[in-house]
Amino acid sequence: MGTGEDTVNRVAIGIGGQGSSIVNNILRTLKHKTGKAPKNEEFLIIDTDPASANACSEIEERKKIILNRPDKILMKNTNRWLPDPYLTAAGAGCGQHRIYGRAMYNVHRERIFSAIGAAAAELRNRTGGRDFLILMVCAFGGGTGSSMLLDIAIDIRDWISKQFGADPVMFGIGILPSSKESVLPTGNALGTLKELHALMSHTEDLIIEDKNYSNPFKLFFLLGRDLQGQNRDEELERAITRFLLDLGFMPGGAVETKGKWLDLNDLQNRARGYEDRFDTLGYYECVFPTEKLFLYYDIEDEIPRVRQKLVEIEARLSDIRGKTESGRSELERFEGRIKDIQREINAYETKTGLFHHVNKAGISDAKS
Ligand SMILES: Nc1nc2c(ncn2[C@@H]2O[C@H](COP(=O)(O)OP(=O)(O)OP(=O)(O)O)[C@@H](O)[C@H]2O)c(=O)[nH]1
Ligand SMILES: [Mg+2]
Repeated sequence: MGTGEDTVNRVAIGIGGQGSSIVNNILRTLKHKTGKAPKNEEFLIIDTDPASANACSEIEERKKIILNRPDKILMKNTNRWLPDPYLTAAGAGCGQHRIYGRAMYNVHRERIFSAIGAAAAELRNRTGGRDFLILMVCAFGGGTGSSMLLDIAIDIRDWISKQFGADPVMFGIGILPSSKESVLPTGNALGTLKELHALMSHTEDLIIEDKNYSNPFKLFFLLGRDLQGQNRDEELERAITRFLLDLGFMPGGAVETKGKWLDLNDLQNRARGYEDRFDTLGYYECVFPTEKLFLYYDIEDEIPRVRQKLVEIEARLSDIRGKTESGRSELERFEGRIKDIQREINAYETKTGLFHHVNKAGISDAKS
C-alpha cells in the first residue's frame, strides 16, 4: 500500500425513509462521478418499511437492514413500559409513531449493530485502515429515523471503539420538519432534539445499564425543509451530497479538495469547545445563491463528458491529419513524376533538337 493512500473507512448510514433516500442519492452521485462503487465506503440503510427500503436501488440488498414488525407478545416482553395501544402500528413503517420506533429498536438492537459491525469489519479488511468516519442521516419528523438515530449512533461508537481501539469520528445530519407539518412530526422532532441536547449537555460519561450516554457526534447538522416561507426540499436533496463531497467526507475521486475554503477539519476546529451547544456555527442564516451554485454543479458534472468528447475530437483530428499527410505525399509523388517527364522532354529537345527524327535524306532528296 502506497504512503499517503486514503485508508479512512467511511460508513454512511441512512435511517428511515428520508435518511435512506439521502444515502441512496449520495451513492448514486458517487457512482456517476467515478463510474464505480467507492472502495473505502460502505452505504447502509435501516428502515421499518420494506417498500421504502426497496426503493433505494443503489444500495446492495445485503446492506439493507429491514426491521420487521414483531408480534405483540415479543413487543410487550421486550418493552414492559410500552402502553398497549402502541404494541402495533398503523400505516407504513412506524406510522410516524416515535414510541413504536423506540420499541422496535429494543427488539432489533442486536441485529442492527451486528449488521453494521459486519459491514465495518468488511470495510476495515478491505482498506487496512483503523480510522472510521461515520455519517448518520435521518429526518426528525418520522417514527423510525427519529426514534433510533441516537441509540444506534451510541451502539456503533461503542462497538467500533471496542473492536478497533478508537472512537469513530461521527457526523449527523437531521432534517427538521417544515413549519407546515402537523403536530405529530413536529412532536417527533422536538423529542429528538431534546434527546440530542441531553446527549450534548453532559461532559462526564453517563453510563446507564450497559450504555454510555456521552455524545457520539463530533458535529451534527440540522437542516430545515423551508426557509423564508419557501420549500427547499429540492435544494436539500441536491446540496447534501455536494456538501459532503466538498467537505471531503466523501472523497468521490473526481473532486479536488485542495484549495477549498472549508473542509471537515475546519468545521471540527470551529466546533471545538462548543460541543454542548446547538449554536456551534452561530445563529447565521446562510442563504446560498442556489441558482449559481447549481449551475456550477451542473458544469462540474459536464466536465468529464466534455473531456471525453474532446478526446474523441482529437482522435478524429489526428485521423484527418493522417489522411491529409498521405494525400500530400501522393501529390508530391505525382509532382515528382511530372517533373521527371518534363525533364525527359527537355532532354529530348535540347540534346538532339526538335526535328532530330526528321528524315534528313528524304528532305535533301526532295530538295534536289
Ligand atoms: N427533505 C425532505 N424531507 C421530507 C420529504 N418528505 C417528507 N420529509 C420529511 O420526512 C419526515 C418523515 O420522515 P421519514 O424518513 O419519512 O420517516 P421514517 O423515519 O421512515 O419514519 P416512519 O415512516 O414513520 O416509520 C417528514 O416529517 C418530513 O419532515 C421530502 O420530500 N424531502
Ligand atoms: Mg418511513
